[in-house]
Formats: sequence, C-alpha cells, structure tokens
Amino acid sequence: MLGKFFQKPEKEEGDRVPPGQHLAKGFPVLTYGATPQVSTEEWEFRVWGLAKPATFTWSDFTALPQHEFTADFHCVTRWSKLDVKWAGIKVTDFMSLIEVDPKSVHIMEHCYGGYTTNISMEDFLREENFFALKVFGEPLPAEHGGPMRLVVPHLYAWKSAKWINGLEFLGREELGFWERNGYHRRGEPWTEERYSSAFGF
Ligand SMILES: Nc1nc2c(c(=O)[nH]1)N[C@H]1C(S)=C(S)[C@@H](COP(=O)(O)O)O[C@H]1N2
Ligand SMILES: [Mo]
Repeated sequence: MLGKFFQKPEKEEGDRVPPGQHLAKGFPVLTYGATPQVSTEEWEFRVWGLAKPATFTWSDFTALPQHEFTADFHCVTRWSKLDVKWAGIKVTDFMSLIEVDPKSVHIMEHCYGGYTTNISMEDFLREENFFALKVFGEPLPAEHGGPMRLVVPHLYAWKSAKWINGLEFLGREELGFWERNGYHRRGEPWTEERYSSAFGF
C-alpha cells in the first residue's frame, strides 16, 4: 500500500498528521453510493427540529460573507490531506440567520442522496467550521460535495457532509449513517475515535 497511494509524512508535517494516518497523494474521493448532481437553481437548505423552520435558496445562503480557509482533512480510512485550500461561509455566520431552541444539544446533518451524520452543538459551533463552495480556487466539484459541503476540520472527515442540505436540531444525540454502522459517535482523530465499541459506548 505504501508507495503507490501514500507517502510517509515529512518531518515537520509529521506533527500535523494524527496517529495511524498517512498522507494521501492527490485528493481522494470517498463517497458511499452515487454522487448527487444538484444545480444551484434547485439547491435548497432547510433547518428544522428544535429550531424555527426555515428554507434558504442558493442566493440567500451565498449572500453571507465568504472567506478563505486552509484546513487539514483526515479520513478514518487512514489518509490525511494537509493544507486543503477552501472558500466558503462560516458556520457561525450562517447560525446568525436562524433561531435555535436553547434545548437543542445535538444536530443531524442531512444531505442530497440521503447521507446523514450527527454532531454535537459544541463541535458544530466552532469558529473554524465552514460550508465550502470552492476548493483550490475552483467551484467545488460534485464528487467533493459540490455545490456545497460542510467542513469540520477537527473531526474525521465523515462529519464533513458533502451535498449538505439540512440541519435537524435535536434535544438528544441521535446517530447518523456511519455512526449507526459502527463508526464512533464523535470521531476525534488525535485520540483515534474511529469505531464504537462492540459493547455500546
Ligand atoms: N453526503 C456524503 N458526505 C460525505 C460522505 C458520503 O459518502 N456522503 N463521505 C464522508 C467521508 S467518509 C469522507 S472521508 C469525506 C470525503 O470527502 P472527499 O470525497 O471530498 O475527499 O466526505 C464525507 N462526507
Ligand atoms: Mo472517510
């Protein structure tokens, strides 16, 4: 495996690569199932559950300020890519548009294509999280989640939902697609929160 697809981390990069990860060559695509093709004309983003229900069009959403972000990306299948250059909208800026019930403690991320993944409010509201519209200066390609995906740099990349189209605010934790199929409920790469234990949590 080493050699063709992966390279050993360079010395100073080594500090930035979590345990058990190798640097990927290129930018691998990891999708469960088919790639949804969603035009910006038909794109909609919904909020529901313990929040005032709201629907945003592409122009509503992209009217928010746009920024550049550089972030490392860690897939639980053991590849990492450092310094991915993204552009998009801060999660905290989007949150200023919606009204969330203070009883909400957790979120289900929903996507075109039916993928789901869960995240706590605390992990979601971090300042460095963003909705990506571009990668390496180009509009986000469909296979990487275009027209828009979430990026949560401090957790394994399965939390960074591609083709995200909704947030369901929850009064208690529920599990998303991979989390129901054995992945860890949180997924922090530095402590290798990869899989849930066979005995529950
Ligand atoms: N909607 C959706 N989002 C998803 C996935 C998916 O299958 N569907 N895969 C996740 C996983 S496991 C990883 S590692 C990253 C991969 O992102 P990439 O294909 O842009 O590298 O997307 C995450 N987000
Ligand atoms: Mo992944």
